[in-house]
Amino acid sequence: SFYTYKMAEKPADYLSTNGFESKTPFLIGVAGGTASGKSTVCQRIMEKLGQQHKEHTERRVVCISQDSFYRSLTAPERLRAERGQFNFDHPDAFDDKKLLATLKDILAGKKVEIPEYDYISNSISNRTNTLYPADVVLIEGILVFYFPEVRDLFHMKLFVDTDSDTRLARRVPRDIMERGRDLEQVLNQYMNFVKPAFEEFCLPTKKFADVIIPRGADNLVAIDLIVQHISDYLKKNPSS
Ligand code: UZR
Ligand code: MG
Repeated sequence: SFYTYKMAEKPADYLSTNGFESKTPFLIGVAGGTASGKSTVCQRIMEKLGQQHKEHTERRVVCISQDSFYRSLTAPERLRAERGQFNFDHPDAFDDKKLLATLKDILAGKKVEIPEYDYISNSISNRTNTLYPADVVLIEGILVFYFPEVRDLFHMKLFVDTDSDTRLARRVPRDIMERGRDLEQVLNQYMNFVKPAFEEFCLPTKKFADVIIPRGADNLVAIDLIVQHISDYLKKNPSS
């Protein structure tokens, strides 16, 4: 639970190097289908919470992506990925042990390194971003509620529920413009992997959500309610 993590060990090097006391962040999982608006919802939450704590520069809200926890592919898998024949929407595509270990470190108030993911090469790049302890940590991804041990770590679980046709209409231009694919490849991958895996692995995790956000990032009322709840929680549980 929240309090057991708060009691977790504080490494001496951490305390002496940056002078902050170890904090237990409020951990929020944000799941939903591809192109449902998960990142945008996180962005909105971050903006609204950031403003609230403007004076307290030490209070921060950060967001990471489950994409940083894709596992490295074997040589044959890499070849299949290049042809659009690897299933990146299947739970087996992720390194769930590493995801779990990183989230536990975050909850223990440790500084962690988050790998950067490259959608062009379909692999983790050798660059990482350092994530410093924060008050609120959001993690978004299609399958963040799939792995039971990971799911149990969240203080709040959000599911961004956007129509499949809306999601497809967003996914196609994003893959072509930002991820260097062509239309045929995008649609094949969508029909062969993305859509069936969404129905089999992602959609069933909606039942674990505390809050379901219809229409995604357009739903300003839902986002305001969520932000209000987080603010109340932070006020009741002040960090050092
Ligand atoms: P979001 N994905 C890629 O396209 N390439 C990769 O190398 C790794 C992941 C896609 C993945 C999934 N599927 O649908 C999507 N495919 O990223 C999840 N095909 O990202 O939640 O932003 O849509
Ligand atoms: Mg995304």
